[in-house]
Amino acid sequence: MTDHQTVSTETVTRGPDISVVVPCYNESANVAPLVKALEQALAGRQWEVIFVDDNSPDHTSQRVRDLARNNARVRGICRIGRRGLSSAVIEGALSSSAQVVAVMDGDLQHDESRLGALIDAVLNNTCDVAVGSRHVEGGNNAGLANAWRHALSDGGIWLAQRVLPVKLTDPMSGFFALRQETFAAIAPRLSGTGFKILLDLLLSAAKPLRVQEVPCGFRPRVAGESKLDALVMLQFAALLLDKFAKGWVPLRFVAFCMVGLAGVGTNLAVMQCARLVGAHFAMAQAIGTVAAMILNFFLDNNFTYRDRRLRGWACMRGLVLFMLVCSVGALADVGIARMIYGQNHMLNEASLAGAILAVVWNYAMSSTVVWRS
Ligand SMILES: Nc1nc2c(ncn2[C@@H]2O[C@H](COP(=O)(O)OP(=O)(O)O)[C@@H](O)[C@H]2O)c(=O)[nH]1
Ligand SMILES: [Mg+2]
Repeated sequence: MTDHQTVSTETVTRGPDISVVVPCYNESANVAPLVKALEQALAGRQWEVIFVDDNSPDHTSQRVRDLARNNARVRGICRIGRRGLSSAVIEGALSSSAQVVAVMDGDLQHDESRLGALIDAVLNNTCDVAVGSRHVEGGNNAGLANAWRHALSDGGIWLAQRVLPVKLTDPMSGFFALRQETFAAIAPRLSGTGFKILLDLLLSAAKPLRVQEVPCGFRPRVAGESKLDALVMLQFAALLLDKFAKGWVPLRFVAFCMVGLAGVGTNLAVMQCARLVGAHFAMAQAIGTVAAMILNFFLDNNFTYRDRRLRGWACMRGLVLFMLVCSVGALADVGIARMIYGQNHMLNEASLAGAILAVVWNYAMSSTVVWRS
């Protein structure tokens, strides 16, 4: 027998049946307590936990590695230059080879003692997705920080229920389980933006998923901070809009146009101010245009292309590129409008055609050159 034919005497253990996918950002204080809680809740099962961290400045990924060194059940994915709860869950779930994937927050707000019930509902085939619900009997939403968060949550649920193909009391839940193959089959259609991956899954499935709700409590956060902010809420609105448009209009394009409208408003306002302080028309127009481009760039960087956000030098380089791209767009806008006007003298149609061409050009170049994926 040659060396490489030597049969290994090490036992190869089979993979886990359950992957618990945990999106986390700045949750370093919560990682170890969560693993402990899972050990109790999933005792007797073959499981692993996959933390998906977006390179948090509080070194969450390092805490995960420290734990994983001594515990084969712990895995970590560290993404660099990316942000987003939904996309983090997608990457975690797609990296799993387990039968069932369960998704839960990394801040101990979800009651891990309900995990078993969620997983069993999926394994027993009584549903495609088992959802930890705060709004069925036995569940509660005590952990929401204040009345504003309660109102926000209730408003979001009401809105989501208007677009959902299935009946669900808590479509905003971030605590649920489903078969890995079910997740993988839907994954290519997911929009992947924002906070609401369950809603995204339900809205993106080829045929309505059978859901079952399991009562579940929502505890107050003890360590770390909530990442829900105004941008995340806007992304939620955009997700619903995208699903209403049945994917015909890309979500990013809708966001890009919304930012573009803010730019038009800024352009006009700055131009008026410049005129008031005595600038010539051409100068006022130039100042307004530059101000709008800068505002648009930073809004797009933080909102439209949040998952590809540019920082430091890359941000400065991106701004210059963006201004170049928009300048070419503006020239094309004027050129095409003049050409059409020259042919049929319809001012509105000519302006509209020019504007549409400029928006599509700016969007295409922004997506491929300025914020490359
Ligand atoms: N990887 C990743 N995880 C995130 C991101 N935003 C939030 N999370 C995690 O998602 C979970 C829920 O977020 P949280 O801020 O607690 O939302 P809240 O409970 O609605 O206030 C937590 O574990 C967060 O750390 C993100 O951009 N990337
Ligand atoms: Mg939370």
